[in-house]
Amino acid sequence: MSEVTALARPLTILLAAPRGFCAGVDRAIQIVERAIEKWGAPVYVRHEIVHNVHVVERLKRLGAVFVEELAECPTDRPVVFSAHGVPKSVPEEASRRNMIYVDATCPLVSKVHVEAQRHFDAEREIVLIGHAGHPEVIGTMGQLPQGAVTLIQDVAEVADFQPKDARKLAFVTQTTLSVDDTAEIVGALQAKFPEISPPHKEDICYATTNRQEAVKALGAKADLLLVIGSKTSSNSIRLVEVGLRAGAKAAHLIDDAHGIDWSWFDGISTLGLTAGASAPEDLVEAVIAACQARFGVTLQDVEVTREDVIFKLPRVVATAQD
Ligand code: 0CJ
Ligand code: F3S
Repeated sequence: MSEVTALARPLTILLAAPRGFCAGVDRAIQIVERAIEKWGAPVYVRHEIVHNVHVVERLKRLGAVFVEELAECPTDRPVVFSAHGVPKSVPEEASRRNMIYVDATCPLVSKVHVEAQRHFDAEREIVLIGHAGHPEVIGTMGQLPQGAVTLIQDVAEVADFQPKDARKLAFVTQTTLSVDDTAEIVGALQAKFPEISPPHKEDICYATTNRQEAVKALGAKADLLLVIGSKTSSNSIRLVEVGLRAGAKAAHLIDDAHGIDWSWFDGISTLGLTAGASAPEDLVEAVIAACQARFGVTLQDVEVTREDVIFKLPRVVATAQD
């Protein structure tokens, strides 16, 4: 044993599982890669394909150009829509401009879009539980005419909400919300509007739920929790909150190992580590390596479930050579 290892302060890392990429993120990134293979660079991407700076920078190096609006894309280059979904007006506009487009909206977000449409067709007024300004919320609200969907962000907003007819009401949710906060809002809605129609099956997706469960399982034991993910990533921010609520003494969202302030480790012996659904696994490995360079690390998996979800690619990019 080297002198450094012998003297290194012990650190237990509780590694959350599942963590990191979900099936929708994996699919969305592959869509951009395949589109570049098929059509060559540049391929335009409307909004960050997923909310992660490392993913975006890597795809830029491959030839992706990220823009916020379709109007910024030339009509003779393909465009990919991000995993978060887009208002109906976006593909409509792309078709009008004769553009090639590939929709990388996660199938679980599309499912919520279909559900909202079904409620609208049944003449129900729709409540969307979510965060204002988030692209998924803009996309889901944009499936239906203005005024058809009311956004509710918290329990206080339930108290203020007055539907036209409480017997013809339904709710849907953003896919990446806190499971517990959402349950509270749903509880308040159901108490006020007992006839409100819920989703057929939970709208918060499997990946969000599992990553929060894993953080709950290790939170109480963690002196410090590090969540790898970008500042714009809603599901990653939720993991910090869930960890703190589960008992972690401190928690931080970091883009990568460079985001660590090593003074956070003063006096701690147990680190909880996870990654949001848009954060690549090599960033987790780099954080572990950075810890191993400073401490005598013992790694322990905290696995709450295993995931085997895979989403098919859209046919147009399924075989890049077509
Ligand atoms: O909205 C989604 C379909 C989730 C995509 C993956 O995560 P991320 O970080 O890009 O997006 P959120 O901000 O929604 O968590
Ligand atoms: Fe889809 Fe959930 Fe991931 S909605 S993109 S599987 S976080």
